[in-house]
Amino acid sequence: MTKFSREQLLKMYQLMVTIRRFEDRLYQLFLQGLVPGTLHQYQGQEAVAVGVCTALEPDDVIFSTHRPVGHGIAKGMTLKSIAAEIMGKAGGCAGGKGGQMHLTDVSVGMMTSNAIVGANIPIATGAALGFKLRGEERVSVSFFGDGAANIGAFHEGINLAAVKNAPVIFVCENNQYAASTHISLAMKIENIAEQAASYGIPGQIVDGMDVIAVREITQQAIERARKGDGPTLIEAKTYRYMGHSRGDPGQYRSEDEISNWRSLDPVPKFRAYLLDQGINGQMLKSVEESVDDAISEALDYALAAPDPHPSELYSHVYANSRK
Ligand SMILES: Cc1ncc(C[n+]2csc(CCOP(=O)(O)OP(=O)(O)O)c2C)c(N)n1
Ligand SMILES: [Mg+2]
Repeated sequence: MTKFSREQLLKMYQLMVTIRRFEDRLYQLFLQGLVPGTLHQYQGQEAVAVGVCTALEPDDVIFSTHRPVGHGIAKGMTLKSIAAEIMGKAGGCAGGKGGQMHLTDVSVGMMTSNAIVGANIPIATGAALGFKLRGEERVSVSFFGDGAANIGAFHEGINLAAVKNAPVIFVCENNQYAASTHISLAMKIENIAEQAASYGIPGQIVDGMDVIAVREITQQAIERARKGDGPTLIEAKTYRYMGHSRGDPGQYRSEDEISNWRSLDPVPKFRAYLLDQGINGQMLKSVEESVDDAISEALDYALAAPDPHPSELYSHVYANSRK
């Protein structure tokens, strides 16, 4: 029997369905030429963002990557501010000037999305050190991919967090690929979590297709961090169903590999689990319908929103130029 309440479980389901359907709708709009730039999509990895973020308190903070939509939704950003940002419109979270790779909303603890691979690892460590120095019981989370585990900032950031016992949780979303490069071509060890040993911190491997497992392992890491015992490295084994970005059909992956991971799809898997827990199908349908409505409303808002005004060109460039 799960230790989570019915309300908590339904919230997790609502977030997972929102991420999946929002990303699917964005893809359709992209194909219609309505999304400028590119998209790095999160379908397949929903259990990681939702499992981690629902274990956090509202004033805990997260740092994201070039693939931030799932993290932003799970941490509480509005769909309107995300949709408008991705379409480069005024009303987007960064005024339409950041685009898909720069989702941020400090008011909900979505601090940055950083498109420089691995760069958020030391930044999340710095935020955690700040919490510790101020005597606050908050934690910070760095989300990053398997590719980031081979970047210098990974070593520097985790080592510093370890020696300072900083309250930070490093969440490596091992989706098996860094762009088109399979992880086996990029590192000799099988589990990134093993690297935790070289920093003297716990390394945990979790099934990244299982939202309950991710939430439980994150809770343990949070408890440890809040007690002052320092960071944890969590490696969530997962998969991205789409190519790396929208220009990539992902043909370097075999049909067998994709269908195997599709059979582990975290969204229907969690739906089946909820039915098994006695939550009725009608209730889940009504969650799905309200998610569809919220997505349609957000996308309509973004499509109709104006472009940023030319007078905004230099705002947000320097801190002192803000209006
Ligand atoms: C420092 C740096 N090197 C290279 C790139 C180009 N790049 C963008 S995403 C990416 C792959 C990242 O893979 P991973 O960390 O596994 O994240 P995923 O895309 O799988 O979520 C690369 C190489 C970059 N943005 N930053
Ligand atoms: Mg990857």
